[in-house]
Amino acid sequence: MVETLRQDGISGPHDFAPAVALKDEIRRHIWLSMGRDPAKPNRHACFMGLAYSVRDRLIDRWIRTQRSQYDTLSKRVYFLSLEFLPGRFLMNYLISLQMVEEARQAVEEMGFDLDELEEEEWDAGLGNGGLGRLASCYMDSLACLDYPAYGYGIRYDYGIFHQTIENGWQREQCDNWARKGTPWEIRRGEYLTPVRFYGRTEIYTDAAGRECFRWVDGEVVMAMACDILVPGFGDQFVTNMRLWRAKSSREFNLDEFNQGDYIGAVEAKVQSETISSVLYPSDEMEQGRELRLKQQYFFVAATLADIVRRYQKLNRDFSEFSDFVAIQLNDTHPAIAIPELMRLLMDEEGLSWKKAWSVCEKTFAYTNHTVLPEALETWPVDLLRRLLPRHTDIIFEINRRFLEGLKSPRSKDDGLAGRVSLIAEGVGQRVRMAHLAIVGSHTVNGVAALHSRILKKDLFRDFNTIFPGRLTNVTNGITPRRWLAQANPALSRLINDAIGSEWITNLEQLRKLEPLAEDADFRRRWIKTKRDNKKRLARYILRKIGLGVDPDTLFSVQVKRIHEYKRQLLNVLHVITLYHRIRANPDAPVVPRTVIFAGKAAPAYHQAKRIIKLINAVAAKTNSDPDIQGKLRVLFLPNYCVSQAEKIIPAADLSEQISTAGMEASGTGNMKMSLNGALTIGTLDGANVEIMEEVGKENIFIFGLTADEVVALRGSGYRPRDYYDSDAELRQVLDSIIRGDFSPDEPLLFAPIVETLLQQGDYYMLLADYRAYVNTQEAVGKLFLDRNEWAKKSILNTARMGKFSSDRSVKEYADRIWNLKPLPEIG
Ligand code: B1H
Ligand code: IMP
Repeated sequence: MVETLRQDGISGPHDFAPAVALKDEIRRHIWLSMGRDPAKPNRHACFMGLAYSVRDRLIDRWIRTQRSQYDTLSKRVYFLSLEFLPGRFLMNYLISLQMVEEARQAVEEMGFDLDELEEEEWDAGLGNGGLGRLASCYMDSLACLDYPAYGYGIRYDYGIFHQTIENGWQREQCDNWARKGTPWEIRRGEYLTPVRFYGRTEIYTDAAGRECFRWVDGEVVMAMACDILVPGFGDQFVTNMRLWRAKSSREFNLDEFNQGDYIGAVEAKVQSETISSVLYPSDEMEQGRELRLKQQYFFVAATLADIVRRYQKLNRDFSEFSDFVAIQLNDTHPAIAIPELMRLLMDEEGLSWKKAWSVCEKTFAYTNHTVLPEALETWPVDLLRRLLPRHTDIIFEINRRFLEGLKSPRSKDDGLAGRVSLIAEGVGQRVRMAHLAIVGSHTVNGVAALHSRILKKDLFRDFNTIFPGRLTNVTNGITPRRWLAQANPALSRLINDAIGSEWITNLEQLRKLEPLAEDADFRRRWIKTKRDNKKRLARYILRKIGLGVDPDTLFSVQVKRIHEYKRQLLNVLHVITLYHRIRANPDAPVVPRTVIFAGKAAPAYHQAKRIIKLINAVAAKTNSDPDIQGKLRVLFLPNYCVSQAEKIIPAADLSEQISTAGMEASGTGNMKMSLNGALTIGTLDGANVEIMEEVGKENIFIFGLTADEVVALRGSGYRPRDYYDSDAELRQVLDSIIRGDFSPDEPLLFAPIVETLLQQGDYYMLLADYRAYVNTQEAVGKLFLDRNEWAKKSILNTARMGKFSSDRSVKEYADRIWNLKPLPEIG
């Protein structure tokens, strides 16, 4: 099979090069793949024709990568994530294949503009935010670094909802992202894996007279593989992201159809296919729904079956499993993989508990992404037992042995077992998925230095004692391919002219920009590039929401999920402060600002949705006030997504990273903006701490309580009222909201927001940080007036972002956690 592939002449990428012009290939695909008249294609047809032509090149490389993985018997890493957020593919692929200009010219000859064709593509939004985008950045780096890796997830029919703003409120619309068909996925309709739910555990005696367990009855859903290709940069390496779709098993079970209840059978078929229909849109909030647990098990079971199948091709004993397989759990969402692997090894492969457990412990590693209590998954034992009876037994047995191992005559800590147990006792028992993941993994990591310290000291303190060395840190990173080369072509060109293009695969190279911060001519070009990006964003804003903004104002940007701990509200309090200052003193000089917000709120997160409404209300009032004209503009861009981020981030002057210290595990938007030359105003939270270490204290605006101070203040009795009483300007801001200044038709509309601050204890400590924030914003304004000083710091920010390449993160995982080596070059 492999030999025929090698002989039949489809092996080299050069086969596509210039013999057949790209334009003719595109025409051919319009004609033969799409069944349209190539003589007069519309924009979508041209996009699809180009997409298929690109895909041809990737498939060729991909098959050769797969071959080389099988040929070299290499260890592989499997990255399991319920979310991936790749965004659009076209430009990313063109850049990887280094054929942007060729494509631009080909479509131009057909009468189209490549940048417009790009807009034809819907984002693949199969994730909520940072966690999903991180998974996609890691896939990109894994491919660029030639690691043998697979991403595994769910191929949702509906990705993260499409957000519109109506009368200032968020409305959700379903995101049927692939309804026109997506050229990028390869459906493997012939390749189906059965996944069981419900049923019961049966005990039986095997031929050797041993007592064994097996899982029987219940219902079976089929998992169909859909592959999406992930190319490295400028070489032959292409890896795979395998996403599962649910397909009814009933189609394959004609009996049920033949028993007479045709409609009932079809209904049941549709029902079982809902498993992969929709992404849960609540970022860092418990959903606790049966369907969510089904999604988790569905994709985990199909994935592990695939991994085991592939391992079996090696003809090796299962005791060597972890020499060839590393499995990374992206948060606890796929943690049910641990009891599933136990079940496969014991019930299907006949390993003893001890042997199976030893394999598990050497195979799994778990990344924690949050310390927010409401985001820590627990599942009711009752639900789990009904859906996954055998796994529930296994989890209880893991727990029994784990707790048993803790008992020592010297231990005086009576509370320990209760604190670390996998089972939380309460009104009903619940399984703590984080504890399961920690106990079943050899390594657990946080995603920024501060976050990992908090895990060790606080959230997982007991585990850090029980398993010394198991907890570690791998600071997040972002891919420079998408977040600089692709999103910011103008800046990339400027950088390439100055220091060459090696930074694309070695971001530390950006250090060579440092001396240029002192070069007046370079600064001029740097400033012009930023201004051009701001003009581009201004056009986009005008098109999207009909608001004109001035590219010479300071663009302050806060784009991320709307969450109370991220404190968009603190930003709003500052905006209102500016508004009051301008109104009180219309002739005083100000630094004109454009304050940009974007982000989605979980549909059931009412407080977050009210904050969106408040932003829009404040925007409406300021933007229509003649006294404010030219001094302050506020806006909320609807439907934040990867492709929108690519437009906003290159245009940011100021990056707002103002979460309550200790609450943002890492943040990655902070890295993206700094890489694109924005200065940061932020708290000492998440990766901001390390960004400060890299760029230098003098090139970042840090304010507010530290994580330790937050804990101390909470412990000693935080009283937000005191800040209200003692700060007249803050009082004026809150009073104006309570009075209904921004909601004259409904004065009490925003009262619940102020109530959380003044009556409900201000959990996220906005009032404690308000004064420091406002004063630091003043310093920001002052610096912005000195364009040269600002530009110097902007250049130094970009120059010093090398650490935050996801290439660095992925290398750390490979070296320190997966014990994984890159594949040799593909011939
Ligand atoms: C992050 C999540 C998350 N942390 C539950 N946790 C979800 C939790 O659908 N769910 O149930 C979805 C997402 N997301 C983010 O991960 C952190 O808040 C960021 O600080 C971090 O940068 C990012 C990547 O590590
Ligand atoms: P998988 O790794 O089994 O999912 O297969 C992915 C692709 O790798 C297949 O579509 C084949 O092209 C290729 N492949 C699968 N098994 C082998 C093998 O044993 N040798 C070489 N290539 C293989």
